[in-house]
Amino acid sequence: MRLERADLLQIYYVMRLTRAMEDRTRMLFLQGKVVGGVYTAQGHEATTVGAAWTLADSDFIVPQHRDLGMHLTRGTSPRAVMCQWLARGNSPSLGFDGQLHIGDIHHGIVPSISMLGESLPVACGVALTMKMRKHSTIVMAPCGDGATSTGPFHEALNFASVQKLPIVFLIENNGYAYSTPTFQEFAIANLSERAVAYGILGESVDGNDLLKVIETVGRAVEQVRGGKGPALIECKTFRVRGHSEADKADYVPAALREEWLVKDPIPRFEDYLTREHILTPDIKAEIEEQVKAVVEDAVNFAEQSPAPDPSTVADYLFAPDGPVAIIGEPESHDPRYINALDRRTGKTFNSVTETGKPAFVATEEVGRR
Ligand SMILES: Cc1ncc(C[n+]2csc(CCOP(=O)(O)OP(=O)(O)O)c2C)c(N)n1
Repeated sequence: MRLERADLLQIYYVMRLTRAMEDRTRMLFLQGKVVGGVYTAQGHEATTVGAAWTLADSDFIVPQHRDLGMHLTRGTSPRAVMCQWLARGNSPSLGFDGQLHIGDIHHGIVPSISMLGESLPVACGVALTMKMRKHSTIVMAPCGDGATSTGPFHEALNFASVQKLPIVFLIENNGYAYSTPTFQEFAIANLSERAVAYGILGESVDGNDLLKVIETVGRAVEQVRGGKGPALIECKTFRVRGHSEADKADYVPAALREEWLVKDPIPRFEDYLTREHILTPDIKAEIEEQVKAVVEDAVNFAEQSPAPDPSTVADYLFAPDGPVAIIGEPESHDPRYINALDRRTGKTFNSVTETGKPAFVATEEVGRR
């Protein structure tokens, strides 16, 4: 993947912005202003920003809980992110949720799911839809090392490989699944070795090396877009802070943390840019100023934004919040047969009429206003 000077500086800016947004949010958390937990990804920036950079605008991401760098790379506004974290009404989830479940469908990002591994079958669904519609769109499906020990991870890999789905599974291996170190999680050296069992491309890469991440993930993206089925890429990185801000992570040996701090992806990329005369002290100062201003603007915007109206608390509980809702269990094994409620008339009805023909196609009707 060809990277121009402007691309490299933009990538550096987004990495810095990602780190700064999280640092500022830790302060807001200590001030009791954040709704829910704060899950940072200090150390992941080369992986999240680099991997997202390789995608086209029309591609999808089905993220995990440490992917702020992906959101910012795709163009989710820092204001929207901050509103989400402070649960304000004009956040992507309208203030109904906090940091963990942010999604931004306008930028092709499906909301993340807390249950480890469960987002991967969802990613398969998105990819299958794209394939059936004959789009060249692909899906990036990140997960943590811990998530790779779940059933849905293996089910998703198997299904995707059999169906040749356009997915890049991206493992962000950060050394720990909460307090469990990787040597207690799995017995192989590289998680990408699991690709062999599914007959798909598998590669591991230094997840703290921005250029290597872009090269490796970019190659996988190209292959997947070419219709050769899914790929499994492992980015080896480290979770420098605790699982959340409520976790001191004193189970991590100090020497190990120190070792990874030296490999911090941001100064590492900065050194490269400086050596290549792309980043000068003036440009660096300019970027620092810009990052500071953008973060402060996002915080001010969020703090001035209203919380959601309490009277809407029961809205959006069910996805089909339209004129027709699916209710109860089907009384027939016919997959077209469902019980439904017409909200306009208050009447319940079956989706299959006496003639055996569908009264409506559920996926078309449900949710339509
Ligand atoms: C199925 C399931 N089991 C347990 C949890 C509780 N839990 C939340 S995050 C986490 C560790 C996640 O580790 P990993 O997948 O490596 O991601 P990381 O947080 O290290 O980025 C656990 C055990 C959960 N959310 N879902």
